[in-house]
Amino acid sequence: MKDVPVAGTRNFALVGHSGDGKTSLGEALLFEAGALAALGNVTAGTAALTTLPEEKERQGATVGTSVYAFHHAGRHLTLVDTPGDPNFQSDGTLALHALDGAVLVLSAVDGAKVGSERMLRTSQELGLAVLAFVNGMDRERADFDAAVASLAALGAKPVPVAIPVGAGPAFSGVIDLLAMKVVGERGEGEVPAALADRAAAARAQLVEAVAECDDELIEHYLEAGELSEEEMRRGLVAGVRAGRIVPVFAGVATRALGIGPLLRALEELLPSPEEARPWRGRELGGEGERVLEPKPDAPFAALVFKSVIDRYAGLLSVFRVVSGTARPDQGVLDATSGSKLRLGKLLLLRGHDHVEVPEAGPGDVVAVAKLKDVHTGHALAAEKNGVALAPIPIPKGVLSYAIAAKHKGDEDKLFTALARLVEEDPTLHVERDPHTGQFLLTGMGELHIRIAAERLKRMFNLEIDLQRPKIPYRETITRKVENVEGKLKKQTGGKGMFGVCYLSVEPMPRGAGFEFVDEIVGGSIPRNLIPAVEKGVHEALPHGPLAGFPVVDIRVRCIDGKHHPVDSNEMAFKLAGSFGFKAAAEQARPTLLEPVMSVEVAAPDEHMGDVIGHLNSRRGRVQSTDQRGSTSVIKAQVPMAEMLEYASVLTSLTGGKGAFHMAFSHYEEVPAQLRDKIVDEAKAAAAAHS
Ligand SMILES: Nc1nc2c(ncn2[C@@H]2O[C@H](COP(=O)(O)OP(=O)(O)O)[C@@H](O)[C@H]2O)c(=O)[nH]1
Ligand SMILES: [Mg+2]
Repeated sequence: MKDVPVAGTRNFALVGHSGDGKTSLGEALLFEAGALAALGNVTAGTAALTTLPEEKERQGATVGTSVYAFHHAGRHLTLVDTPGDPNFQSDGTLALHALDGAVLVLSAVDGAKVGSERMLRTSQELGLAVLAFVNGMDRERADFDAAVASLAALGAKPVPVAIPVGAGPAFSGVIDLLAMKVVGERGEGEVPAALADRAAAARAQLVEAVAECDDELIEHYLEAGELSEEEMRRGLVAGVRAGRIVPVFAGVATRALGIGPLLRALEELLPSPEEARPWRGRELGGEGERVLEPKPDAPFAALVFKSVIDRYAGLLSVFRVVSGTARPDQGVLDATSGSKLRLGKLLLLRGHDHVEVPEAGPGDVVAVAKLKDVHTGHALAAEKNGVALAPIPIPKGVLSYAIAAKHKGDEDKLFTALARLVEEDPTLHVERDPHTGQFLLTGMGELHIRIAAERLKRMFNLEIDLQRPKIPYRETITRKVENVEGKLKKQTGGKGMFGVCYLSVEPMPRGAGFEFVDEIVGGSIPRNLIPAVEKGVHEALPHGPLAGFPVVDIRVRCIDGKHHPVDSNEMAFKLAGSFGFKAAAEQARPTLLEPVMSVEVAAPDEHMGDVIGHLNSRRGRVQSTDQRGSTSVIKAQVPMAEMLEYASVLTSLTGGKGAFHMAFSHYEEVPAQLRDKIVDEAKAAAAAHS
C-alpha cells in the first residue's frame, strides 16, 4: 500500500471562508502532485472533491468534508477539504481535531473574513501548523499585501514565502522566495532583473522573520546578515510547528498557478505525525494518562472525525490513526462507548473513490464500513494495552425546526430515517418537543436543515414539511435565594417515603451552565443519598419555572436536609431535589434568555444604509463597517429571533447582490416587553397539547 514511513506522512485540512477557493485549491494541489490527470473545476462539476449531489446542485458549494489521499515526491499526503459556510463549518472543525496541519485559504480581493478568522482560531487553539494561501490573484482588485495585512490584524504573524508577480488580469505567477525562482504558467525560471529588487526586499523580510524563530539562527543572522537556504528551511519548520509564524503563498487555484511552492511547503514545513503536537489519552482499565507514540508498532489508537453513508458500503467511519497500525479483521475497542468491534476492509479515500489497503499507520486517514455504534468523535483503541483518546467534542446545533412527514403513512419511516441522518451528521439533533410532542430537527442554520431534508428525500424517498423554526430560549435566575425547602413526605400506611433538602440557588455568568455544590455537613442527608438530590435537580432543569425552557447559568447548593432511618431512599431525595429546585428557581426572579447571532453582511455600498437600518430595526447592534473595494462589510450582533428569514430579506434589500454569514454567538436576556409575549405563547402552546 503506502510504503511510506511515518516521517513521510502528512495530513492537513483546507480551511477558510466559503467561496474563497478551498475546493479549487484542493483540485489544484492534486493536479500539481499528479494525483489527478486533469484540473477539476468546481463550477463545471468536474471537481474530484465535490462528492455529494447536494454540492453539485449548488455550484460545488461544499457541505461536508471531503478526503483525498495521494502520493507525491515519496510522501503520503491526506488532504481534507472543509466547508466554509457556517451551516457546515463544524464538519471541518471536527476534522481539525484529528489532523496535523491547516492551509488557510484567503481571498486576494477581500482578505480575511469571519469564516477565515473562525477557522484560523480553531486551528491555532488545537495546535495545528498553519500555512496561508492568498487565492484569486487573477481577480480585479486583487491585493496581496492587503490580504497579508488582514491576516496580521487577526494576530497571526504572516510571512510571505511566495509573492505574486502582477495582480488582476496581469498576474503571471509567483516568486518563490526560498528557491529565488519565478514560478509561472510555463514552469520555473530565473527572477528577471526588473523584479530583482522587490524579490530581494521580500526575501530580506522573510529571512528576518525566520531568524527570529530560533535562537541559534538569530545569532548567525546578526553576524552574517543572511541565512543559507538550509537554515531558512530549518527556521521556517521551527516557526510553523511552534505556531509562531504563518508562511503565506499566493496564486490562482482555478489555473493551478503558484501551487508548486505551496505543495513543497506542505511536504517540508508541516510536521510529520512524529513531530506534531503530542496526543494524550487515558490508559484503558486504569487512571493513568499516557502520551501516545506515533509508531506503527505501538498499541492502536485512532479518532473518528467523519461518518458518511456510502451507497454501496453503508455507513463509513473515517478515522485518523494516531498510534499503532490498523489492519482488516483486527479486533478493537470503541473507547468512547466501550463496545468491542472488528474492523472490516480498510479504505483509503480519494473523493468518491475508495482504494482498499492492507494497513494504515500513524498519520493515515482511512475509512471502515459498518462499525456498529461507532459515531463521529469517538476514539478507537487497541484491545490490549489500549489508550483512550479524549473524544472530539461535537458542536451543538442552534436552530430547530418542527418537522412532520408530508405524506400520511410515512410517519413510521420518519424516525428511522432521521436516526440514520444523525448517524452521518452528529451536529444534527432530533428530539421530541416536550411542549408539543412534535419532532424537532436541530442544526447549525436554515441551510443545514434544508439540506438535511433534501438528503432524506434522496436517500429514503421521504418528504418532510419544515415548520417555522423554534428559537431555543433558555431560562435563568437573576437573584440569589437561600435555604429553600424541598420535601417529600408520604407516611400513610405501608412503607413510607421521606426526604428533605434545603437548597440555595444563585446566578452564574452567561455560558457557565450548571453547577451543583454539596455543602452537607454532619450527615443531615446521608452521603450516599446526596447524588439523588443532584439527580432530582438535574431532572428539573429542562423545564424552567417561567415558560418551561431549560434553565442555565445557575449554581445550586445543597446546604442542609433531614432524613428518616427507614423511609429515606433514593427516590425520596430525588423528588425532594426536584421540588426544592423548582421552588427556589421560582423565587429567584427567573428571566428569559435568547440566542444572539454574529452576523456579517457584505453588500454594495449603495445598499449599506438600508442594510444597517434594517439591522437596527431588528434589535441588531452594528459593531463595525468596513470597506472592501466597492463592497461594504457590516458586522453586527442580532437576536436569532429577528434573523430567521434574513436570506430573503437581504435579497430584497440589495436586489440579490448581498451575502451574509451568521453563526451563534451567545445568550442574552430578552427585553421585558418581549419576554411576556414569548412566555404567554409558550404556555398557550403547552396547554394546547396537554
Ligand atoms: N478568478 C478566480 N476564481 C476562483 C479562484 N479560485 C476559485 N475560484 C472560483 O470561486 C468560486 C468558489 O470556489 P470554491 O473552490 O468552490 O471555494 P470554496 O467554497 O472555498 O471551496 C468558484 O466559482 C471557483 O471557480 C481563483 O483563483 N480565481
Ligand atoms: Mg468548497
